[in-house]
Formats: sequence, structure tokens, C-alpha cells
Amino acid sequence: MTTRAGFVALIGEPNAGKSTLLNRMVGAKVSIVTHKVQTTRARIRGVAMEGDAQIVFVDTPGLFQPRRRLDRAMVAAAWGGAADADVVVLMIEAHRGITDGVKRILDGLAEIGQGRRVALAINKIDRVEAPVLLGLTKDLNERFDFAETFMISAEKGHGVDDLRRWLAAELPEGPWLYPEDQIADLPMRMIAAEMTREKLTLRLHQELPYQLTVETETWEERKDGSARIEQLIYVTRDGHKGIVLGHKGETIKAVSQAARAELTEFLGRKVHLFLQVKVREKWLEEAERYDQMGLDFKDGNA
Ligand SMILES: Nc1nc2c(ncn2[C@@H]2O[C@H](COP(=O)(O)OP(=O)(O)OP(=O)(O)O)[C@@H](O)[C@H]2O)c(=O)[nH]1
Ligand SMILES: [Mg+2]
Repeated sequence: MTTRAGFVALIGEPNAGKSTLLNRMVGAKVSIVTHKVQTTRARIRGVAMEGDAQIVFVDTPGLFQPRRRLDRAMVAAAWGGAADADVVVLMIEAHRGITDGVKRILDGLAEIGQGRRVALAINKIDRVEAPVLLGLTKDLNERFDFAETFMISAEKGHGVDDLRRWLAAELPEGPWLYPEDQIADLPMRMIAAEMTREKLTLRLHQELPYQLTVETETWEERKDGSARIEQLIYVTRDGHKGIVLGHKGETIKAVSQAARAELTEFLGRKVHLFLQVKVREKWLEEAERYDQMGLDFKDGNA
């Protein structure tokens, strides 16, 4: 049997639907998704099988103009993901079209795209009419030499099978990179921290989700088969701590319940989740926090 294997990086502006597509390809929720921008912070690998091919999808943080150290480290991680991949998929939001951000990404792709196949995936086609898609396809293909264009809905699943089949055929021949039943390459404690961060991001407003990080402190396997997990939520200010806790602790309680439910489903066993909020003014400038997130601290240097 001739097997194929390789890496496919999903890149695009924040909110393009990269994580949604990764999860659909893998068939499980490996990467967190919210309606807010800059949800994904590091590279997240998910494994999908297509016939005799093993496709390792690499979800990346959205590409935008970075301001803070964390932003710069995220954007560097995203471009790094593209540079390391066999094939790159650029995801564009159908209803937003060619934004300034998309133009900047196309410029960047012209640099790293050399000798690498880049496919275009116009996502969220459920939000526009067909003529819009044709115009957008034409315009984008005039701006960049895409190997192929796909019109998809990562959320509803349209066009996703075609994209997966095409990607599988593009990968080089070679042995699989992961055991056949492995779906993600991310430590469980990080997946667990991400789930909590997703619930926080969904509940908290404005800048707060961007000012916090979640780390799994302890993970204890209990004799009864359950897992006891303690996590720390770092915030930058005392006021933020109050908001995360909420009136009479209601917010943190709701977050904890939602995260625990998802973790329980993911692990298929009982989970005891304990969340604690800590004020750490300078966590955004601490190398250890970046290590925990799976980012390179030095990438954030101005
Ligand atoms: N209508 C529609 N919404 C979608 C589709 N795909 C993704 N979304 C939504 O778009 C939003 C962003 O999705 P994500 O998968 O988190 O986007 P992302 O590109 O990973 O975003 P960042 O991690 O912030 O870079 C979520 O609310 C998704 O439900 C789609 O095909 N159609
Ligand atoms: Mg994402």
C-alpha cells in the first residue's frame, strides 16, 4: 500500500473559520471556536484520514496587524505554520471579501508561498449568494496563483469532502506521522485549559478575553476513573478578577460548569474541575506563560 502523509496549514484573518474547519476535518472538537476574533493563540494540530493519506491539519492564530507582544508571537506562529507545511489553505470569509487584512496576507504569501502549493478556501458560503462567490473567486485568483479554489462552509460542511480529497492527493508519499487513531497532537492539559478559555471568552465582554490566560495546574487520575483538574486563570487587574468571578461567583460557576461538561464529553468520563483566578499584572510579559500556551516568547520581541 502506498501511503501519503503531510502537513496542511490553515491560515487566514481572525474569525475566518480555521478552527471550525480543523474540527470538522478531524471529526472532534480539538480547537476552540468563538464568534470573537483572535480565539486561537497557538498552532494546533489535528489529524484526519482520507483513504491511504494522513492529513495533519495545522490550525493557526489569525493573521492581523500585531500590537502587543502576545499578538506578535501569535502572528509569528501562524506564519511559521504556513512555512512548515506541505500545503497551505488560505481561508477567506465570503461575505467580507477582499479586506485590507486579506491583501496583507496575500503579500505575505507571495513571500513564503514560493514552491509551495496554496489553495484558496472561500468559507461561509452559506452567508452569500452565488454571484458574489464567482466574482470573489475571479478577483482572488487574479491576485495570487492559487493551485485550486474551493467554496466551502466549514460550519455546515459544504465542500469540505472535496477539499479533503484534494489535499490528500497533494501530500507526498510516505509513512503516516501519527498512529491511525490519534486525532490531535496537543497535551490533554492544554486542551482542557483551552476549553475553559473558550467558555470565558464567550461570557466576558470587550477586552477581557484578550487579557487572560488559562493554565492547567494539576491533573490527578482518581481511583474511581474520574479526573481531578485544577486550573488557574491569570488576569492582569484586580477589577478583572471581580468580573471573572461575577456577582456572588456566578460567572466563574457558569464557566466552570460549561467547561466541565465539555471535558467530560471529550474524555468520556467524570471530571472534577476547580478554577482559581489570579491577578498577575505582567503575565503578558512572562516567558513561562508563552511556553504554557505553546508560543515562542522571543517571537513577541518588537
Ligand atoms: N455562517 C458561517 N459561520 C461560520 C462558518 N465557519 C465558521 N463560522 C463561524 O465563524 C466564527 C469564527 O470561527 P473560528 O473557527 O473560531 O474562526 P478562526 O478562523 O479559527 O478564528 P481565530 O482563531 O480568531 O483566528 C464562529 O462563530 C464560527 O461558528 C461557516 O461556514 N458559516
Ligand atoms: Mg481559531
